[in-house]
Amino acid sequence: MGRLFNWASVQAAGGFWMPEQGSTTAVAVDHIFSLVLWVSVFFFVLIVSLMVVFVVRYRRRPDRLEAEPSPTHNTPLEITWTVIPIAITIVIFIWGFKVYLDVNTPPANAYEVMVTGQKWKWLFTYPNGHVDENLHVPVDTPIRLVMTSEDVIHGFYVPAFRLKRDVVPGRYVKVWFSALKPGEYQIYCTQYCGTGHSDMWAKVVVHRPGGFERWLQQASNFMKTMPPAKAGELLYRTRGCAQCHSVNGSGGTGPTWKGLFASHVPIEGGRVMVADEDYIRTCILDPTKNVPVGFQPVMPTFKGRLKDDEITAIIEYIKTLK
Ligand code: HEC
Ligand SMILES: [Cu+2]
Repeated sequence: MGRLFNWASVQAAGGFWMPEQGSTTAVAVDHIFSLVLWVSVFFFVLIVSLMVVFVVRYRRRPDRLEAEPSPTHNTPLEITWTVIPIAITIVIFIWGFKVYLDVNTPPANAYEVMVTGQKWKWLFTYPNGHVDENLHVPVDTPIRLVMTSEDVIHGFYVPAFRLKRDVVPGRYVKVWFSALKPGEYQIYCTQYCGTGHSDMWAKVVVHRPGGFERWLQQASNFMKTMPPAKAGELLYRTRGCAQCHSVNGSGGTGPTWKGLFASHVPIEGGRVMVADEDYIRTCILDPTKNVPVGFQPVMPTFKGRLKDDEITAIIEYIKTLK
């Protein structure tokens, strides 16, 4: 906790009313929000003040016990207080609908990033296949997000972009934005999706012109630039292993990886195997071949989804989990 949250930066960024305006949508949404807010404030003050004045002025007094006859209606007044509110609501509707359509219609040249929500993290897949734990984008560029969930309903929310959308398993939700200036912005999950819900944080990192391409190239190259065990740890987090395997000894759908390497694993059917490199490799490529006692054979195969050097990196990472 506290790793992404910095109170000073929150204060500096947005001030009291609203988070910082980080996207073109934020500006449009805030304008219409202000209109609705100030129209409401105006009518609240008008109606409550008139009410107070009338209550005081026409209160019951000793010399005024009976109600005096009052006019039954006043046509010009009634037309006025009908037409003006209708005009205001029509303006709010047309303006709001325009902003709504705009948020839902990505420009044709938008850069596309796939977003996957899962218990309990966000993963972002770039057109070249790179998977990252944060959403990196270039500044001033329309970005189209195609979002889905692997398990339950999650809510993708970037307050600074005024962007919030539920992410539902089995379907794709599309939304777009264009970031206004370089910086980092917080992503939350807004659906209570289980124990790790409040940890489901990520960042939008908005890069300067040219910086995004450089970042993507370097990040996609992590197998070459990182030590194997570090690369293995990244693969563990970005390829879904973390959903079923813990690295701290706690239970899960699959066996924990803590202390796995070189241990003796009892296999369904009475055999005992030593968890060496070959054993782990086989488990990843052909998970149903050796099923450890006490587990269901539910692990999907990663044949064709992990390359040889990636499997080696994962094995190196498992070796460090003593
Ligand atoms: C849907 C849950 C799930 C996911 C995702 C998953 N596993 Fe597994 N894994 C299991 C289960 C269950 C077992 C035990 C039964 C079996 O082998 O099928 C297992 C067994 C293993 C074993 C043998 C462990 C032992 O103690 O003997 C290894 C190694 C392994 N998985 C690696 C991986 C790697 C690497 C990934 C990610 C690339 C991964 N798993 C993703 C569920 C999963
Ligand atoms: Cu969630």
